Amino acid sequence: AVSVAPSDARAADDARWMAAAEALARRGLGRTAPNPPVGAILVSREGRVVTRGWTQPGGRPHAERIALDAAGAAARGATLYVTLEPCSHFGRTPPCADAVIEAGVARVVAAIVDPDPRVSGQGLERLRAAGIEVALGAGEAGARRLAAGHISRVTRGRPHVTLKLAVSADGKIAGEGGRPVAITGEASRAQVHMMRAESDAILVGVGTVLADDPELTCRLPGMADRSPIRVVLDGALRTPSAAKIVATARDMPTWIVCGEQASSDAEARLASAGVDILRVRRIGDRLDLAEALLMFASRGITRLMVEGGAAVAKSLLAADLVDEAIVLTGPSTLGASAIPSPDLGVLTDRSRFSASADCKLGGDVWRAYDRLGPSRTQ
Ligand code: AOF
Ligand code: ZN
Repeated sequence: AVSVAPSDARAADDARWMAAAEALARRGLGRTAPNPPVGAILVSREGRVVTRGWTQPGGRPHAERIALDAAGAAARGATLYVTLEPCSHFGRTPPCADAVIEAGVARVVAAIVDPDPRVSGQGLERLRAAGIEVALGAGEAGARRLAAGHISRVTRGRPHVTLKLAVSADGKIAGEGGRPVAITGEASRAQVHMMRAESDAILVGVGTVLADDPELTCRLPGMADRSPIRVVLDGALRTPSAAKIVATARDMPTWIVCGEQASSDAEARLASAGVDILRVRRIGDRLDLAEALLMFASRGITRLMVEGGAAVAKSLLAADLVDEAIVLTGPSTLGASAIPSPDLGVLTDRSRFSASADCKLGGDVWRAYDRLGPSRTQ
């Protein structure tokens, strides 16, 4: 047998438990805004799970609170694994750090510091001051991904932006005149709906509404309640009242972003159907997307998915506002008269984005691009 140094064994245990806490946190993706989705596991000295918790829909109770409440006296002497530093501020509930101390937890392993200025290290400080052993950094990369929306919102004042693009084998994204055509298959469709569920809001341009009349909901079985807020960029308020997103605006939140000069009659028409109208500045003949993103964050959006069309994708890439891009390439060709994809050259610039390996999904190929380095601050 190979002998393993005790510290290595402990690091391996920490990584394993943190991965489990991450899986719990994932359940909250797209449903905890404006709070981050956090996962927590209490593990006994004997190495058994005492209880688990994850941030509840709407953002409260916090993950640790759920695990601690369920554990009661069994939390004494246990180790808490948590994907984000326990909070130290008095929000709508008392600080999680205090609850951890009161419960008699012996050790806390946190993946990352909470960048929220009300916390930012003070949660860990409080735990240390109370004599709890604190370890930071296990599972950091995964935790950072899970909290990307929260980190973006509190440090940059805008949501984390994921651009999704479906491109045909010959580089087109829609049929002639913008006509909707199937580019990717069923497996991709399910994955895209999962991405919708894990987003707080989904954004399209008015061109996509006019061409496709999409619902922009999550239609995976049993996940209807996971639909994100639907947002349309529509400078002159051309969205018809008969559009599906307008007709269902009373049941599912729908926002339309328009220019300062858009007609107030059109605003009244859409507002009376239950649509929220947000006005932003224009830069030339385009809406100021940076301002729109700030507005979304101030309304609590942490994770924004962008689903089309070409003009929106192009503007966001040009304004350097894309944090992550998912490019799905379908197997068929659409021909010369179809609408070409915007230039994705910036994504393949290795100084700006890192590309994942290609991944087969049904007949399609998926590739993810992650922005590198310090992201743009507003
Ligand atoms: C935790 N555990 O599960 C989450 C945390 O408005 P409040 O009082 O709910 O506080 C929100 C802040 O708490 C949020 O900005 C983030 O810093 C942190 N989220 N903290 O200890 C959790 N979701
Ligand atoms: Zn908390």
